[in-house]
Amino acid sequence: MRYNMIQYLFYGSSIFGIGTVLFCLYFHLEHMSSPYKKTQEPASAWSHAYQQAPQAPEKIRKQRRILDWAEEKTQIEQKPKSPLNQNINYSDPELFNGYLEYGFNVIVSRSLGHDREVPDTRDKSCRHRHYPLHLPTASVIICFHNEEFNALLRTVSSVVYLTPPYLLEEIILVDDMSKFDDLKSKLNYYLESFRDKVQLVRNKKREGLIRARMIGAWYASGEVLVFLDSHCEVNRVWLEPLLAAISKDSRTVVTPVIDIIDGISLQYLPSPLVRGAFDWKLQFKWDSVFSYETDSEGSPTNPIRSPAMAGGIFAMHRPFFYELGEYDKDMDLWGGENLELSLRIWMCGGQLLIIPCSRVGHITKLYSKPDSALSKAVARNHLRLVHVWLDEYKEQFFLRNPDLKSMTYGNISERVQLRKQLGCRSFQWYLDTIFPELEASMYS
Ligand SMILES: *[C@@H]1O[C@H](CO)[C@@H](O)[C@H](O)[C@H]1NC(C)=O
Ligand SMILES: *[C@@H]1O[C@H](CO)[C@@H](O)[C@H](O)[C@H]1NC(C)=O
Ligand SMILES: [Mn+2]
Repeated sequence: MRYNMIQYLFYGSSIFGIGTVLFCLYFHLEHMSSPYKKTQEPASAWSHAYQQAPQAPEKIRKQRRILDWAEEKTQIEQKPKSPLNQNINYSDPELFNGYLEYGFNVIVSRSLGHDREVPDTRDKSCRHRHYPLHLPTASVIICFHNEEFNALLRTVSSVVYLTPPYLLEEIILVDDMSKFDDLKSKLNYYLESFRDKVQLVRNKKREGLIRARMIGAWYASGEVLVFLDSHCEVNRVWLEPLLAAISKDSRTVVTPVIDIIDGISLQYLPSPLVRGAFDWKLQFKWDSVFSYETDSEGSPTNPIRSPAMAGGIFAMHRPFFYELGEYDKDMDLWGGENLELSLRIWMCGGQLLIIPCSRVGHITKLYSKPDSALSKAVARNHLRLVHVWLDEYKEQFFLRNPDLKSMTYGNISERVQLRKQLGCRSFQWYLDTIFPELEASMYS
């Protein structure tokens, strides 16, 4: 009787959990597509085609490698499709525990295994784009902490298979003190097959995502740093558009369009074109882009100016990353660093663009464990951002977070100094020029 009761409670709660999960997903999708204030983006000066320089022998060799690469890729594309539309047994405790542990459907993730083919979600006109042969090389940095094994391997293998080898300097995996057994020797074993491309760094203590990325960047030797979450799958020709934008202007920081990998079915779904934004509580959100309504020529593939980035996936010229002051190393775990970097990029002479021809899927996690250490870190990180970057507008933040006004946030003098050294503009300038909708929302 008692056992039945427990079982009943368990299944009851798991059904409640799944219900919550479905609700969150619905809310998320709704949020993604909700219309926001109409904005006019200035037409981008981005050229539609790239000029190719006359051929030098070195370039011919490079082309040869591209042909080899294209041949290999064709073989990958012919792989049979993975099972997806299997029925989900919502009363399976493994499913429920998987949600609690990883935030997504671990059963489907296991059945998908280490790699799969994902649909090409790019706009058709992207497929005919040509990019210069000479592009900067990239180091892809993937930090993880207790990630699901298959999701991590799909991230790595999609990068290896869908990136031309001559552009991929290396993949640097940073293990931020994961506890799960399968991320130890089993991971070493499975990474052996990528050993000429993948380097695994294991932190000796938990650093949090922010410092883990700084550690990964320290090992990198590519000209461009590409940061990826550990539960992504890149799409076709994902890297070239990003590198091309950076090679045109090294102070341009770029993100792909972040496609949705559904947390329940792990289906890869195209994301609408949106730009990154946030509110006065410093909550990140997606925001509609309307600039294309007036821009008739090649519109769906033009870069989108974005006030902010979600943070998980972006590419940046390595020297510019250091010139701009990496991250605030005294921020903990993760949270707020994406907005801090976004403000720093715009206010200190760079620009942040979303490149629609580049697409990377990201698993939309449906659950994360309540974590008081994380909540505290996010609050503290936000305070550091607010006190360094928001000028007189910090009052807007405190109006909405009165409890945080008295919380300590450590020593920010180095970051204040950095802002001075870089000669960064005021937050007022950012509001006027980059994100007027935020100022307009001040009294709402
Ligand atoms: C669903 O999972 C539960 C628990 O593992 C099991 O008892 C049940 O038979 C499964 N149902 C189906 C239709 O597979
Ligand atoms: C803050 O750090 C700077 C150097 O980074 C140091 O000079 C200063 O004394 C520190 N302030 C306090 C209050 O500890
Ligand atoms: Mn993520």
